[in-house]
Amino acid sequence: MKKDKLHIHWYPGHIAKAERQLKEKLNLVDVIIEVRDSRIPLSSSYANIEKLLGDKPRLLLLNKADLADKNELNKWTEYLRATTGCPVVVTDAKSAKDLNQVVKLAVELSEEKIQALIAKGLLRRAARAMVVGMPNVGKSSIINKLTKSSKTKIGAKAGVTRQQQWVRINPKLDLLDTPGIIPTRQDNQQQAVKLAFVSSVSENAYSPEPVARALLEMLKGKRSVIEYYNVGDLTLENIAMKRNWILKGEQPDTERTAIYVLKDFREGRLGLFILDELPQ
Ligand SMILES: Nc1nc2c(ncn2[C@@H]2O[C@H](COP(=O)(O)OP(=O)(O)OP(=O)(O)O)[C@@H](O)[C@H]2O)c(=O)[nH]1
Ligand SMILES: [Mg+2]
Repeated sequence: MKKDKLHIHWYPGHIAKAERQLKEKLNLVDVIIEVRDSRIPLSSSYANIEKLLGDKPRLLLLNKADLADKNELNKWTEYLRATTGCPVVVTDAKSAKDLNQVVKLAVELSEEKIQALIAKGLLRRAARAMVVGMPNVGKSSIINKLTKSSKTKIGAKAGVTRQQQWVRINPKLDLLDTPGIIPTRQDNQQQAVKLAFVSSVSENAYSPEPVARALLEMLKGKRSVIEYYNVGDLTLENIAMKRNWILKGEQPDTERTAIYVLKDFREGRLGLFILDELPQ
């Protein structure tokens, strides 16, 4: 891989396999909880996610809300509600205070299906839900928080699943205890780069330098970033010089700087941002 080239590698074969595995799991549930990264509410999903997830009721979680600009996130919440027709909940899996709302909505969204089963003469059963999302958006954190209060593992359901483990969240809701992974398709490089910013693509798929440069370009003029690095122009060279990260021959160590810039962004030290553009 050329080190200075901005390119995120991806493997269509892996994607096809991951989509197939996801679809198998989706067959098991009544309601889907799709987790996205609040810093990239569009790029952390597919443009036509319905095609992959089908027409099951879906709840959207904008997770890692603690790392995103709050005002902008409110606008995004409205936008996504209006365009997807799905309920949207803003979450921070570290605090988990909004997860009761998630449980309540998941139960509500499944009720139609449960009623249809009752109408066919079956006994009422708990609704079945699963968490899906791209890598690193916080799926496991959310599952852990949801299942923490309930330690009732209910094992494989006869006739429905083999191997899959379910957890009873409350009498009305069972949750699959492993998430469905939405593979990060990287045929759209603009989207792929944003996924790299938030660690949703493997570090093996790109070199840090061009990705960090693309990030700084996007953060250009943002006061909190300029103040944090205390440089006029947000370039890797300037930041390296300011930190005295110099190589032999007085060259700025841009590679080391790139890794730090990405880390600073990911851990929220540069400020709170949303890097997708809200469609008009
Ligand atoms: N700041 C912040 N960090 C979070 C939040 N949710 C999860 N994280 C962190 O993000 C990282 C990834 O979280 P996971 O729950 O492992 O995400 P995942 O979607 O299961 O990731 P994969 O299993 O790799 O696909 C962890 O370091 C979490 O601590 C959140 O709401 N806010
Ligand atoms: Mg996980």
